[in-house]
Amino acid sequence: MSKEASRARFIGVFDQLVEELKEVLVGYNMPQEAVDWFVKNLDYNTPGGKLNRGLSVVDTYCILNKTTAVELDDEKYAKVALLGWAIELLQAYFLVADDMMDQSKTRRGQPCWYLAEGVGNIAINDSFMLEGAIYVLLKKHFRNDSYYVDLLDLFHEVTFKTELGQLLDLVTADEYVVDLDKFSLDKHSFIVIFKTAYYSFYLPVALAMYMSGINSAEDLKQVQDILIPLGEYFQIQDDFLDCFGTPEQIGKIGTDIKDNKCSWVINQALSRVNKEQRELLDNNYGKKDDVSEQKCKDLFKELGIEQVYHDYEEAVVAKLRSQIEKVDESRGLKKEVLSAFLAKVYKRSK
Ligand code: GPP
Ligand code: MG
Ligand code: MG
Ligand code: MG
Repeated sequence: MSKEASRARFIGVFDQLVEELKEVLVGYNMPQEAVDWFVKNLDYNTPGGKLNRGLSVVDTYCILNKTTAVELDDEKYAKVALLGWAIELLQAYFLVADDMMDQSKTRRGQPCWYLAEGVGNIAINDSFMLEGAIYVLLKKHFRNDSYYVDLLDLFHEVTFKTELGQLLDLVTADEYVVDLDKFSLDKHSFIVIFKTAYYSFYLPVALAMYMSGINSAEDLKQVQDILIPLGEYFQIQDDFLDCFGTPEQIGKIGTDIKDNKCSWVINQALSRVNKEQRELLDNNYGKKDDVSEQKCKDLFKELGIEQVYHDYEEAVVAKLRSQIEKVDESRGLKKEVLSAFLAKVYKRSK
């Protein structure tokens, strides 16, 4: 099946899920305008991205069960894909809220939801509802499965970890007081592992593993030990692209410099500056204007941060490849699950 066709099949399941969620509201006699609002919230915020996380659940499930998506009948496919959409809903929930916290302007090439016509602070409730939708769907489709509680636990634990990462991301980036001494690569590592790696990398694989019955503590730990560093690398790419990518490429306008974020880029710069350059950063990083932002970007270029990034990327990928080589496949886990993830991330530009 072509890439487009498998994406189309996956999106077909989303349309079905929207109908089911709509039925729940209709069942509560929810007035039509609110039903329409919820559907618009789901459509605007859930399917517009790369769908990497969601599709990975299906891919991982297929690899673990030595099958292909084409061979799964519609019912089985829809059940696996539902777990994929549950991650996409979780991601939608995070992004709607994150864009408000980061005061971002665009996402996936369109205005952030809170900036869309007539939305504003209703986006706060909308983000909660995107999360709530996950549990409505899990209950409907999985509550009679032996691993239902495991799924709930996993979603709750990963959500909480993501919120911890977001908390450190936010408190390290004071809106008004810029103190670059607060940053460090250790703090950065905690932030990105918690705010991104667990939900983006560990969660899709763990879900597919639970559904496949390959979920011993050893197996879960083995994938976690590779997927967490992989997720860290992914978020370092996100930090890099925030500064060095174009909005056309990444579908969003970078905000990390103006937001005073403890990003990988500023941490790398801080370890390479001389006295004057440090002063320039003290005076311009975290300022809300374009001129200050540009001064920081120019300095990052001068410091060769792009080359530092490319070197980092080659080193981390080599390390991950050798770690994947050592994976123990004796209990049904497959190296291919992990190398497929790495291939999706390596040298991405959006
Ligand atoms: C991405 O950080 C982190 C998240 C999307 C997690 C948000 C967590 C919440 C609990 C709301 P980012 O701000 O660098 O992402 P982007 O660059 O896409 O805005
Ligand atoms: Mg953020
Ligand atoms: Mg953000
Ligand atoms: Mg970012």
